[in-house]
Amino acid sequence: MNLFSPGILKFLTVILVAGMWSCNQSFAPTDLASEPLIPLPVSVTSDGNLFQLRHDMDIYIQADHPAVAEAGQYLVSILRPATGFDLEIKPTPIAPTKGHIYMHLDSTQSDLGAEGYVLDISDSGIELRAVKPAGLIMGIATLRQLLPADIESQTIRDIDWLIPTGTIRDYPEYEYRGAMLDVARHFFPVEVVKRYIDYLSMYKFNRLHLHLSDDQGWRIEIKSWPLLTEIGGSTEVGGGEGGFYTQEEYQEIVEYARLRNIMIIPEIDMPGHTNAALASYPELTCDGEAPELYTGIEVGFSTLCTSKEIVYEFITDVMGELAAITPGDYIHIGGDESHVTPLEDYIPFVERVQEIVQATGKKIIGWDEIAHAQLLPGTVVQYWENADNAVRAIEQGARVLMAPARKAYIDMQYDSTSRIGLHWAAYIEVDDAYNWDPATLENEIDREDIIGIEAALWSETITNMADIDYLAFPRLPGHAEIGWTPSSMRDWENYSHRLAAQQKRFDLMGIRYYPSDRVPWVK
Ligand code: TNX
Repeated sequence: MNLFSPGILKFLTVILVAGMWSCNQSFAPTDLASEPLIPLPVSVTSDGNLFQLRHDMDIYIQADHPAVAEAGQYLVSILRPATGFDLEIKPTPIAPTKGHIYMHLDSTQSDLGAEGYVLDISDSGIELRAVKPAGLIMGIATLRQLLPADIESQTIRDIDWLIPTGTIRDYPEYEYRGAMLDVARHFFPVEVVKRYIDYLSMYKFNRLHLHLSDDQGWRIEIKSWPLLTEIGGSTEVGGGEGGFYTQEEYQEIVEYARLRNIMIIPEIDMPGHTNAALASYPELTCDGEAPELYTGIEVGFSTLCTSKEIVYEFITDVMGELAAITPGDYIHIGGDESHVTPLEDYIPFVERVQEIVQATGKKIIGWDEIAHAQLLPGTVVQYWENADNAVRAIEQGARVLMAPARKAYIDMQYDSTSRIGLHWAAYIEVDDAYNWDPATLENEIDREDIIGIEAALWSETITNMADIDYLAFPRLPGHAEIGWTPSSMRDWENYSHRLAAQQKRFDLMGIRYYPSDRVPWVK
């Protein structure tokens, strides 16, 4: 018998590897199908072997495709800090021999859709393929979670980077899997937004809606109306110093998100929620008087003067500048809680704003109240509170973005003891946040009416990254799964264990999560 035959070698390797685990007192992940992935993939088959990522592997990518090359760089950047491996990217026109990672586009898999992917893991290599580059990015998110949690370390970990073998074939249930961050009530600097984007990218979200203006602050530089940020950006809830993004900083956020398959959707809220703009430019009010800057948290007291022509010139300038720095399809026009705008003024206002936005080449999203107006084709209505408004939208042929406050508002407290958060819609524990189905929540809103879901984080009570962590974690991954995994495959009991298994990743990433007693944490 040849001691060095491939079969014997493989056998010895398995014994050796198993032995090393027992020394490390960790368990052997040999079943791909029981890996605690979030969101749960559509299909996983295991074949019981192990793949080991080694320093001498290369990442082969399909040649001559810039977006595939970007995906390759993205993977390298995820793997480098904890492994210390300086993996080389090698463009290739043909499939490489085994023993490497290979990423490429595959048009024969068109049933996977724009974000689906196939991840084939064998003991000798990994092949990741997708119809579009976005699918490769989604596959990379899966690969990241299949690696030991140590992969989230920012310093080198000397462990074996083992992954169970098999095939994952996966694609999302909804095309819009979003999160919203309110940077108006409290301003958050670029670094905080990027870190939030990192969180979203781990769980396959693909939209970040930035609430860029409200009564308390205007947060995006508009070069033709400079006082918006100079005055309107100068404070925030509680009277802090506020802040704003220059257009260059905003574009930096957009690009950071794009590389992670996340589209930025900017919101300029109007005609209500506009006190910061009115304080900056009194000509936008009906009496021409500038109101004081506002640092409280009441809603519904401000309005642009809908009968003044200059208001539409203002909106045209703002939307023009915003559209020019926003590559995504959508601009969000707000439209919520305009309690001091009479409905007979509100309706023509929304209709005219839609025209203005459409002229920039973008589609419109608005909060559910905008469904009182006649909607342009392609407009998306964001259901947050009033199901009748969602029905009005559906009757006009619009699609609905599901962000029901009582389920999907992650600024709601977990329970009455939560140190921050509001509770006007509900207390939302981790299981309540997970246990709902967008397609059955409201009788009148059916699966085909729904474009997707959004988890909204309003910032009246949050001032820093630790606060964001506390409210977003551990609820955010659950919203990701609702958006990605078919509801027939979702189950709290099963999910709660996968969530608990994320704990080590949270710790290594420094995420200061709420340790809910509904989750069966390991330690
Ligand atoms: C309602 S949701 C609002 C926001 C608040 C939020 C707080 C919506 C369209 N309007 O202005 O920040 O509740 O939970």
